[in-house]
Amino acid sequence: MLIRRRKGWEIPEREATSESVYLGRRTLVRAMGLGGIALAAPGVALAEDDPSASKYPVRREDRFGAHGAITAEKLATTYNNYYEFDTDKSIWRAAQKLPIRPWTVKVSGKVEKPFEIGFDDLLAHMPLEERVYRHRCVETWSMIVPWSGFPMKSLVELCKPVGDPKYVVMQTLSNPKVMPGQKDILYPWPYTEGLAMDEAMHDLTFIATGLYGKPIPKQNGAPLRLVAPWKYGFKNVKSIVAIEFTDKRPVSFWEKLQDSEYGFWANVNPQVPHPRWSQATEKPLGSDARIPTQLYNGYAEFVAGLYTNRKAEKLFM
Ligand SMILES: Nc1nc2c(c(=O)[nH]1)N[C@H]1C(S)=C(S)[C@@H](COP(=O)(O)O)O[C@H]1N2
Ligand SMILES: [Mo]
Repeated sequence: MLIRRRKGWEIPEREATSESVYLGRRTLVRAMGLGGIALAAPGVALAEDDPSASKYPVRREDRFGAHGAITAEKLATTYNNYYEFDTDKSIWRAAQKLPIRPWTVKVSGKVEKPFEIGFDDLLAHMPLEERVYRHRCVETWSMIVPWSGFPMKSLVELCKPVGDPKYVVMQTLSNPKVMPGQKDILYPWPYTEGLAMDEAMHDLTFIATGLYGKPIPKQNGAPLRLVAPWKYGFKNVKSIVAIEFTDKRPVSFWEKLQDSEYGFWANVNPQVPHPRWSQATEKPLGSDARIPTQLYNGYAEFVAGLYTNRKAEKLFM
């Protein structure tokens, strides 16, 4: 029997809302069944248990502009996309089971010497700062949040790439025991994303290790995740364990699932609709009104130059 299963990513946001209300209730019931551990997580993140907690808050860097009202912390940390846990938005409670220590990041490919580095060791080498960035999900919801972390460029320099690699590829942890979504073989796990090297070296490109002046919550991609704010949210791979430098352009998670809808470049453009819905407007989390979406999500003055010699590429989807 052939069952046509409708996947989460095939549901536009306006429809997904009712779906997530239903799924949210189901997830809650499941979490309650787990008893103590799941219910013991009272709030959003147990920041005081995190060995990096004393590093935050950090100095805010605001040269990339002001962006309007910051989204309520509660919303940004309880409405998430993290398909490794579930396809609905209510995974924050389930995500508390993700073990984030010890955490090792493996660096490979075109580098002086491949190596592994523990997360806290990495953090000690990086210049921490806070950046308030806009985030635009391809499903049309958006938010404005204060990330803490370091420029991607600092990480690339630590990795010492050699031979002029064209791309950097990043992958999320594989752990189907803790992340039940990874048991679904219809998805091309592990979640993989990549940037061209000049994108990775751009000032805006950030690795977030914190959020709202605290260590980043697990549901948002602890202990480290990518933030490239001029691109659709799915580029921002969470819980990174591997970084590879290569000349071969990676095929990212969503691109593998549906390359006609989710491309490699995925730059935000209100004039280029998704094949199944418009990208002209967005709905900020916590607001009922839609607002216009901006070219490169409002960062055109910083990043448009990256693409002047790439006009033949499908830059906006
Ligand atoms: N590993 C992994 N990374 C991921 C995702 C995911 O499902 N798995 N979802 C992406 C999508 S679609 C978005 S919009 C953002 C959401 O980040 P947030 O939950 O911190 O808001 O994470 C991105 N990174
Ligand atoms: Mo997204």
